[in-house]
Amino acid sequence: MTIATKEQLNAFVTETVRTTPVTDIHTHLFAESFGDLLLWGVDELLTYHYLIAETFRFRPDLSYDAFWQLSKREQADLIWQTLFIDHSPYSEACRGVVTVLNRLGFDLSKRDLEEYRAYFRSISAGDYIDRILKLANVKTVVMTNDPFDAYERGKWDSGAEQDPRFLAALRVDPLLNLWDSSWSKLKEQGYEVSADLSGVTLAEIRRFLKDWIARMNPLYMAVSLPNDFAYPEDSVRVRIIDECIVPVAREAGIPFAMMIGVKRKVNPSLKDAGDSLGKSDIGAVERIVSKYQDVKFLVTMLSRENQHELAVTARKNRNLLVFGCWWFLNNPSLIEEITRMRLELLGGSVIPQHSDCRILDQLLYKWDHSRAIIGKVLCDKYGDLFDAGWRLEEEEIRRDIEDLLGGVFWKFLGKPDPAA
Ligand code: FIX
Ligand code: ZN
Repeated sequence: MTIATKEQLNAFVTETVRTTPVTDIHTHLFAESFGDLLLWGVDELLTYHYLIAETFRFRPDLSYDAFWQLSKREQADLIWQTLFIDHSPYSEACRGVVTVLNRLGFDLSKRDLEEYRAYFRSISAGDYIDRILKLANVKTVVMTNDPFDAYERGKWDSGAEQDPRFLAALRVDPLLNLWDSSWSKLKEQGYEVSADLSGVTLAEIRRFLKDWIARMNPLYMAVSLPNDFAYPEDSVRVRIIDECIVPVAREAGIPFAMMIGVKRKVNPSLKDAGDSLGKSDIGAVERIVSKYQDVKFLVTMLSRENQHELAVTARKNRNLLVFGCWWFLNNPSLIEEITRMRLELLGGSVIPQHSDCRILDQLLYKWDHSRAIIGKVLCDKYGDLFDAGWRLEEEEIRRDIEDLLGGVFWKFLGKPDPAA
């Protein structure tokens, strides 16, 4: 049906963004068969590292050690009291918890943590996964799978049952960022590697990657890179990228995802909450994607300052797909600015968002909040077309939105969406 008025247009776009199922291309969630690697429930929500960082800002009296010695439940109590009772929870991470509790149907006026906890004790992980995926309208979740993590490896070794809603991504940070300590872990897994990359080391790293690709069937390989990532460069990291990651990605026909701009552990006392960011050199991205035009790259950058040049670089290189508003960018004001700019420069050839959820329940807020902004930006963009005399069919808008929320990703991979 042809859209006849602006009111009709806004209503249709908003509703379609709200109801179109999502492929969430980067999370830290796990399927039920991974056991306690899947985090869920109110105590996990409250102890999310974003909220830990915010709590310390209000509690100069609290020592880091004292906090870390508390049980998870005690940490959650302290965070709830500090961020939700002693102050109003309007930071994005706090608002996220409120959205989740509201969407689960809890009575927020009581602010009764014990009542929320009682619900989570009463439900099984399997039922809760079903409930959250349905409520969040997320059809597929891409995990982050680390073959260097002995605990997670144990889950793969035990032949954990596959859940088609949770697909793998092979994470290679230890290989590219911590080679000095990782090479011995490869050796323990039976690969003939040496610290100085001599002999058959590079061939053995390729064998390791191929073995894990065969095992996990990942949609892509991924790494987070520091803000001073350089390419080309005379370094172990770049040798392994050039001689192992790129040829294996090419042979397996899967993309290499680079998440660039992290400064790890600027405050180690905060543990996972202690990472920060820095502006990166877009030239490094430009050089690697244009050198390997037959390899696909998924790229997100952490600094706001890199966003415009990243979008322009994607215009020049069709093997580069920009994705998501990552971590410190996952705030409404920045998502809106970045999404608007990307749609203006790239049309719909972009993945506007991923959730980065670490806790299952967060799918509710991360996608609710992002959908609202993507919908708003799209209303403006279609509205501009409408003003210019372009009339749209509902089917065209539905197609575009399905693409933005998953289709673009699957087409880039060259694979059919298994949940379509
Ligand atoms: O490296 C990553 O994948 C990051 O997303 C995480 O390590 C980070 O801690 C995070 O949770 C960001 O949202
Ligand atoms: Zn992540």
